[in-house]
Amino acid sequence: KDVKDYLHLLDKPLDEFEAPGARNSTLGEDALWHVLYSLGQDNTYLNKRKAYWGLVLAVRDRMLEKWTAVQRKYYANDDKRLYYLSLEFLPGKFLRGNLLALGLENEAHEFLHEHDLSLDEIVDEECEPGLGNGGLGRLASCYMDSMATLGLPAYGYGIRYSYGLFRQEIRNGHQVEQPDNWLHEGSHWLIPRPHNLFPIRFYGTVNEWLDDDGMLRHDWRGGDLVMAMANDMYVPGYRNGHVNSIRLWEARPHKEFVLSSFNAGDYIGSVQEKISDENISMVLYPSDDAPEGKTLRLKQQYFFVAATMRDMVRRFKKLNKPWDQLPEKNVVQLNETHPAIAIPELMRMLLDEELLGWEEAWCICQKLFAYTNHTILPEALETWPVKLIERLLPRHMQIIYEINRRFLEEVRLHFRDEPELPSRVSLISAGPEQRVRMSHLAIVGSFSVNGVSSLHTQILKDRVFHDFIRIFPDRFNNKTNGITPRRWLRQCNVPLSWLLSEHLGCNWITDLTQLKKLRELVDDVEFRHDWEQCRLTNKKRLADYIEKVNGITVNPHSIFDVQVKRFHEYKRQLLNILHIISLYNNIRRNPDVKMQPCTFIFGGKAAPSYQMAKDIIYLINCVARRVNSDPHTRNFLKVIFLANYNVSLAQLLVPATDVSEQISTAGYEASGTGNMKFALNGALTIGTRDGANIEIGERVGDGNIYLFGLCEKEVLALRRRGYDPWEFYKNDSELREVLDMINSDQFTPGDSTAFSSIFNSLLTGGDPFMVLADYRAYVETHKRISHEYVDRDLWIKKSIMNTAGMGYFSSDRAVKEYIDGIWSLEPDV
Ligand code: CBF
Repeated sequence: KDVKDYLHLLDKPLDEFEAPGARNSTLGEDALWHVLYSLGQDNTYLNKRKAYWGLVLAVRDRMLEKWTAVQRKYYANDDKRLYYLSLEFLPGKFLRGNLLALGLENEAHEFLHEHDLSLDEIVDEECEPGLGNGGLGRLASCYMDSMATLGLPAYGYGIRYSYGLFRQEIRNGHQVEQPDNWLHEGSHWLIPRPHNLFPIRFYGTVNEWLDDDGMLRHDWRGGDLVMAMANDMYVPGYRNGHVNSIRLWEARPHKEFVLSSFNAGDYIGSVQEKISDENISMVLYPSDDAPEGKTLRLKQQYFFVAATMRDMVRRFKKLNKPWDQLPEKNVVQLNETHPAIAIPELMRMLLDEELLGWEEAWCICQKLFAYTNHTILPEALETWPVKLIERLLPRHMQIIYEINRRFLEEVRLHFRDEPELPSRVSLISAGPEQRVRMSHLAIVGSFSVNGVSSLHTQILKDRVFHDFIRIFPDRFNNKTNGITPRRWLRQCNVPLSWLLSEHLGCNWITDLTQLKKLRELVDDVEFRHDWEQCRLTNKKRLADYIEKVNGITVNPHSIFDVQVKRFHEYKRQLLNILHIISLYNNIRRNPDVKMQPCTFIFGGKAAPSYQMAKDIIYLINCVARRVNSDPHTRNFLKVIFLANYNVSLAQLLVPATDVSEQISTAGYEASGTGNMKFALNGALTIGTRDGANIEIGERVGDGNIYLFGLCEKEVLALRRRGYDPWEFYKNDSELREVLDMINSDQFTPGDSTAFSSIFNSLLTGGDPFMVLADYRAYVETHKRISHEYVDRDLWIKKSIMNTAGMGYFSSDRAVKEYIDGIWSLEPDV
């Protein structure tokens, strides 16, 4: 069917939400106006580019009208505001989502139709902002969507990186990183605000002085100044007239040119300073779960946090309220420890600039900040060398010392019989190089600390932050992650959304728990048929993409088994490829085998400095080359690596997936959110009892998920007992064959050492992520899947039961839990 004919069936009717500022002109008229007057181009005929930019500007006008009205309302209602601080946001492409939220999709279709264009082709013009690495950044964007949809007075804050996460190319099987110059044409979704400009200081010295009451005061001076300039990105709520914004700071030089060297004829020298100042917001650090401890990274953190605190204080000052009301009118959520330097920064502002006393300032901070932890990987728990902070932010180091001194004094007082405790909880680690533990700073300076799934929060309490639980028993809580149903179902899966709205009405888009009503439809044969057709449509669309991009034909009736996520040993893409090799061996051994054809799809980036992850990508591509070209197996087995995995690619993959691979070593994946996207769209999960997989299992039902392998407690116990991967190698001949193949030139003819790093890590290296220990259970579970997939009735029922059980994982639910349990905010719609 033509899209235009059924869009009105999908969503809430428009007239319910039209906010002040509704206009008389149509979207198309405004787009044409912008082509001429904003882009300066002939609007008598349109091409894709002009249509895209014209539409962007026309949509933006509408968002700006609503946004200004909403800002006025915040002041008029004296609302408490949320500041969501995140070094990463991964919004994905904007146009389609913004049209959907504002109820303009139909108008856009009509306008484009008149010009012989379609929305599908013009969204290709859009460049996706890759301002994040993966889960954490995408979560921030899902939460921004829910905050706007719930009408919350909320602001996102981050950095406007000139270069986002690198673009991944695969050359000869290897990952090659290319710069992601997402702003090369500019982005009209971002509004630069050259007047929202704050100077940010680095280095310098601290002077002491006595105030009139004889109190010792501090003054941080000198050093280098960099300007932070605001750029706003708008986030419309779903059809509620509410628009929020994400303010992204861009580094600008403090001085245009160093005039003296300019006059002295040193032109390059005079722009040098400008260049290095701008570097701060130049590029996103490309490491997921393992930050690289470089000075520039700390500079980025302080840069965006200092500008944000200034902005918050600026707005607060307009209210003319006493300082103790700062936490009554504001709450700051720290997305990981990356923005934790905000705590000493606010202390500095209150002490040194506003001249408050320590107790008063500290009391304000402790009521204002809340911290979310997203990982327990030891290498990802940020620490910074004291010496570095002392040099870069000398006043902050003094403040951190003082926070620590007072905190440890309390600890000693209350835990007299535990002389070891203070050094364990100290904000500063001992050792040859003293380091500031940012998670300890965040815990001590916040009123709430939350994990992102039940298991993860339990691990934080039992292991990682165990000492702090006794010191602050009420501070820790869980907020299981969620995903926005707007992007991750309504937008990415139109066929299924249509089917859902037809049977359930369209309220599921803002109340995902409605999906549970699908359980009543599982026995309806016709409904099951339609469900399967929707899935097939999506699979065909993906197959077309694979054909176009990878040049490989895949069978849409084969099982689409997908593992897309960052490459990391703990996520165990290796386990997946080991199983594929064993499947390949079995088919070759039994050419007449009756098996359901399978297409294994991988996607994801490795941090450029993470060699093992890059080796795994290479292995997958080498196996793919061999398997896909083998005439004995290619009708049964295909292995596809999709380059440059990003939000847009996820939107294509998620609705087309039959089996979702969520196979991290139990205890390592804090939550996962990809797992939620797949299950919501009707994929069945093969997964370990890790992160949110456990909660997904509880909600979709045991029979509708394939959980396997060691649980977290068993992983710990096996490690304690002494794990020996050689035992598995010796006792499992199939596994041994696979590993020996990796350790030979089977996949890289003429080069038998290409994967020795992998082989060695799995055996002599002790297999830190217990791939071999879970191998057998994984292979057997796959056999079950392949068997059950053939029973189409059974499989489709399970698929429906997955979608039906996923209502809980809406980011609307998660954000409501943050509102009730942490932020104490009032929606303002
Ligand atoms: O909480 C969101 C996600 O964050 C991570 O991606 C992270 O960057 N620490 C975790 O690895 C995910 O498990 C988690 O879902």
